[in-house]
Amino acid sequence: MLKKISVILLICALLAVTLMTSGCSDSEETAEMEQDTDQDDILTETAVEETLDDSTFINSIGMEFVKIPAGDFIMGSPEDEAYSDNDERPQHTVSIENDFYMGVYEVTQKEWIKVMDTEPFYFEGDDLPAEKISWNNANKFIEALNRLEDTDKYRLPTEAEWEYAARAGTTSAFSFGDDSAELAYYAWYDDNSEDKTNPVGLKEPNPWGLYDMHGNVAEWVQDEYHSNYFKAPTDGSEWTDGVGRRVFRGGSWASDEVDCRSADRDEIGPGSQMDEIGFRIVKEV
Ligand SMILES: [Ca+2]
Ligand SMILES: [Ca+2]
Repeated sequence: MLKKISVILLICALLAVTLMTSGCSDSEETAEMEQDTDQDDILTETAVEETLDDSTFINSIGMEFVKIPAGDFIMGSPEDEAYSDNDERPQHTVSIENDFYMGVYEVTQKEWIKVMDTEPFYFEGDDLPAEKISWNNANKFIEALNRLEDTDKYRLPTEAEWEYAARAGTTSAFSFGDDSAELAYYAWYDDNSEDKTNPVGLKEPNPWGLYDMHGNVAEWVQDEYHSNYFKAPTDGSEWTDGVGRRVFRGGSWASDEVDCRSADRDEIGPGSQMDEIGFRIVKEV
């Protein structure tokens, strides 16, 4: 019995020594791990800051927005831009005075249905852009979304804001340059759309992270149409007091490359519902 006890005691003592020595290396490892964890914390904090900063946000119905910085740009096209129209001139400097959030994508059918509970579309698919949306109805969507989020900050972009965001700092015919042979990487238009809209966000974005600014559906802006830019506002505000027809921008799945240019403008009555026209929205900061 005594022998057994002493054997057990001996084993215990050995175990204790083993534990103490391994404990030492454990604590070294622990120290290393703590250091790693500290580094991880720093990395995590950085990542969190990136996601918590205000350059992007997702609203209550899952729409993604990116912050467009205030700044100056030259609106319209020069005389020597191939196939440009006179309604894109005179070129003039516009100062966008406030940052604003712009929808990363065209408003989708899924988002439209969540807010309006109607399906006026010609094509069918959750991630397809909403189309056959009149200017009047786009504004009804915006009113309903503002009510839903108890805000008054959502609206259509002004024409100047739209072109500023579409150009994203560029002065070329397209946000990727002047060569329309590259348009297929950035846009759904009559050459590659197979005569229909396509899910938003599949093509390359522009330099500010906006998708489908060229093509897919053309997009309503706030302004009334004027046949040239003489007397156009230079502070990025909407231009009303025109002919009553509203401007839409960017070209569509049915457009040729000329109508997908950053400066191109089109216009139609605010009640028109076309399967080529949808919209994207902005939110004031
Ligand atoms: Ca578009
Ligand atoms: Ca035009």
